[in-house]
Amino acid sequence: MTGSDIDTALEQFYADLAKSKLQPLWPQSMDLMPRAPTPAAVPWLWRWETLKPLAQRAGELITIARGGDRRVLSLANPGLDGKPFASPTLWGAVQYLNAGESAPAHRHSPGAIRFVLEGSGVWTTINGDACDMAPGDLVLTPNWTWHDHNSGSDAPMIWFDGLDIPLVSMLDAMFFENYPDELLQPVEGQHNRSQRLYGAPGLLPLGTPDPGRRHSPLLVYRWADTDASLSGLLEERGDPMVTIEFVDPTTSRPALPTMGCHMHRLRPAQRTASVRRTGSSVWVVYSGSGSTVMDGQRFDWSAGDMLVVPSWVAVDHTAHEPSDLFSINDAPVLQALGLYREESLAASQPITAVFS
Ligand code: 1HN
Repeated sequence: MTGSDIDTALEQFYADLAKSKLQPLWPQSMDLMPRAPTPAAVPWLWRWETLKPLAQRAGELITIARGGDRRVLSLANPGLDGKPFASPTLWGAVQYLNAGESAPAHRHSPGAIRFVLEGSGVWTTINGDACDMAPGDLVLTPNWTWHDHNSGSDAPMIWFDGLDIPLVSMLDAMFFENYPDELLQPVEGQHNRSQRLYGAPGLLPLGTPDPGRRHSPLLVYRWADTDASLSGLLEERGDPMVTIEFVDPTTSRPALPTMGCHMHRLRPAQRTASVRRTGSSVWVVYSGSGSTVMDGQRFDWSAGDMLVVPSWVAVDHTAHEPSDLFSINDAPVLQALGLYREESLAASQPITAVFS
């Protein structure tokens, strides 16, 4: 064949492949498999001074009813094509519940956590167990559990919502159902049943309630316990930052199968070592102030700010005062699949830009 015969044959060949819904690997193999992750999600920060007034405006303008169901402002990572996703696997949001309001009962295949930022006198009912909520508390609504939120307060509440919606959506495993007939579930017995059964340190009821269960039977983790654990750990270790994980007390596994939940306490004026990990995380500043460097870009934060750390981005933290940060991550999924990697970087990253 002459050169031009080959060109014509190739052109026809590629046209026939396309018509047959087939694609050759050779022109794109390097895009499919880069040497290391190249996330579309970008490091980002949402400021509390922006989030809170917008949540308050939603509280004035938007009512909650069946159909709308939740007054939620979702963190939309600018690298993710306008989708309401903080990262390719994690949903992060602020939810605002007005005094005396209720958000109707439903259930869905994504699992969710709430980390309370402001307010009191609110409870989330999870499969009949009413869990009281106060600042610093972590409340789980594991996948496919009925849940509704109720305010018996005279002031609004704001909390952080973390869900695995993007992951569940990508796996085409999304299911949703409204609670039949009623807006709210009946509450069974006293509030905080899971806490009474599973919330005492080192003490568990004998006999497994549900051997097929994939999530923690403890549905609420109290700030007083989290705070005491962090204080003890910080005293024990000289590190710039200490971290505790919220786990299933019966297995020591992550509290939910798809999302890890951590709480971090930082000492002031000490920079943590730079680390990069596969998988992404969303961070919520509970108290204090400081900065986080992600791939050389410095993000300055204070209480209520929310950050996203995409996969394989080098990250370190420095607090300016004693600071507590809550985070969710997709590490349990990566770990279950043998895809988790973590690398400590030898030198601290130079700061080449400041996020504003
Ligand atoms: C949802 O059901 C809740 O139950 C929170 O509080 C956030 C975001 C997207 C879809 C459903 C909740 C949500 C959500």
